Amino acid sequence: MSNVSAGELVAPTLAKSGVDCVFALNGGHIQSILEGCLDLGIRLIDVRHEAAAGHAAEGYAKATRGLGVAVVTAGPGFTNVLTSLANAFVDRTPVLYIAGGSPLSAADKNVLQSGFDQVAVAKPIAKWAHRIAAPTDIPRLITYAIRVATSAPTGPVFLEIPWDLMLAQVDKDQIVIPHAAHDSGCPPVPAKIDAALALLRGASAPAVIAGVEVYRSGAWSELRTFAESSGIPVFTEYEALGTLPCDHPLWMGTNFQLARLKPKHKPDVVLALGARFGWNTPRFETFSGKIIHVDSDPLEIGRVNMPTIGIVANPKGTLQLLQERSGARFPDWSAWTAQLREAVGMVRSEAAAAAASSGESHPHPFAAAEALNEAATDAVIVADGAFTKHWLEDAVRRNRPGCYFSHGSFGAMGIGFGLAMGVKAARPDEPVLCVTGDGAAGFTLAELDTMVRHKMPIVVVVMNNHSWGAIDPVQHPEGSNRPAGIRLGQARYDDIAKAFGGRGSHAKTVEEMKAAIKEAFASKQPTCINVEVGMGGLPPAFKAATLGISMAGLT
Ligand SMILES: Cc1ncc(C[n+]2csc(CCOP(=O)(O)OP(=O)(O)O)c2C)c(N)n1
Repeated sequence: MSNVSAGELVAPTLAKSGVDCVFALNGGHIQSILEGCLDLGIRLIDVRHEAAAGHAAEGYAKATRGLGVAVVTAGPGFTNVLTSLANAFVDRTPVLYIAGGSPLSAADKNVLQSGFDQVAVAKPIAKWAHRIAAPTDIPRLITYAIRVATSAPTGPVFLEIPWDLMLAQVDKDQIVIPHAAHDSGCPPVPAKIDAALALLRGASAPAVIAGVEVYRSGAWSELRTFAESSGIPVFTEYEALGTLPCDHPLWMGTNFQLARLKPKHKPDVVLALGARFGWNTPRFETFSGKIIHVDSDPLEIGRVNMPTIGIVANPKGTLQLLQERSGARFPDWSAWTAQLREAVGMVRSEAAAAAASSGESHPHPFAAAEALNEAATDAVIVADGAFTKHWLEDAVRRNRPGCYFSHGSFGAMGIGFGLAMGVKAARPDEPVLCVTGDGAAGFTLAELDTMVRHKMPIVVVVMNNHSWGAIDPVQHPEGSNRPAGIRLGQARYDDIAKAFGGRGSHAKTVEEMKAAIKEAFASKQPTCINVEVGMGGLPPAFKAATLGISMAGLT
């Protein structure tokens, strides 16, 4: 017999399913988990706010196309991580959130960090949420939670482990720790594939939308093969950038650029692969063409647009079967592709024209974004902020998959530092550039300390317009000037990085910014570059976005 506390089973259970990195902020309730991680050599990245632990676990999951894990204490630790849980839910990111909980035996006695039902709070924003009720169940339920999170359609899971369970003694020799396998979703039904091929072959102007699940299911070589053999042009969701390299002749642009095409230039049949319709596919509620929607979640098919053909299947298997059953026989769409390329070119030039005509003394955010894209061709870019992100997303090009991450339709400002830390932890040898608005940066500035302590040489670029920029035109679209809580001060974010022991530099021109980025990557130290930028006006991508409400003067 070898007795251990049940909390000591958590780390070996995680390790058995391949977890090698955990993001956490400590607390008495979860000590045995954190110590277990140290004992087993699981990398423990301790952050300064639980929100960052959650977002870092999201970043880790996104960068690895696997599981992220965040461990937080009971009560306020749990409430602090809720934005991340909701963001992961909306993004379908597989993250395991483990929180301590008040002792089962005293849950009703107003004990420390207690007083409400954490599982009930987590349930509507988790794929599965559960309170473990018996100490010996810890390995089984953690393994099950991992399987639920990582199986298609993926999503976040939440487990509460009450404190008295954590401390209960169990006989380790009697416990078998299982291993979590995952299901990557069903293959498509061949008859549906044949119907999809018939619809595509009858189209005069077809297009593919590569959603984020094309990246997550590792289907980029299948996408390329299918695009090249069919000649169908491809648009990508932001996180799918690089699944078809942006320098490929069949890559046309992003969904937000597709949205801005004039109706006469729009496709007549769209094959949407692993994309959730909504904010990520602007202006599709009024799309008059036909849609073939492929997704592993039946709840997504027809949610916004009723497709002509809905296929519940994973994108990888679907692309393989499309290729196989097509016999590579497709009409010649080269005239349509050439016409589309020209139309997208006009759309793309809108941002450059806005930048060129700006009368502001500080660099225009699009000019800065284009320079960033060039200065960091090989980097993984993480974007936060609002206008910052929209200008950047019109400029960004990536030629390999998994190199661009940001907040999706949840639009949570302040996730950038956390996401970037998760990406860097997952891919330590790749340069990581975090581009953020000054407002968004403020949410988790203390994470510059985490980057320094954990030797994560992330380069942070703060696009400093001294404002909550995107709210400015929302607040007074008619040009009135009564800012209600949208102006920020003259903060020097570079100095904050220095105060934590990192590097900092200040740039007033695009050239200074480019030089600072080069130096920052060469230094291999966490660096914050404070870049003075102008307000820049409304980004064209923002104008294209479907906000779900009518915003006079904006869209
Ligand atoms: C957590 C959170 N709080 C508030 C908002 C509302 N919001 C949307 S955009 C925005 C302004 C962002 O400003 P900044 O990060 O400086 O980026 P900029 O638009 O200036 O590039 C705010 C506050 C939000 N989306 N998320």
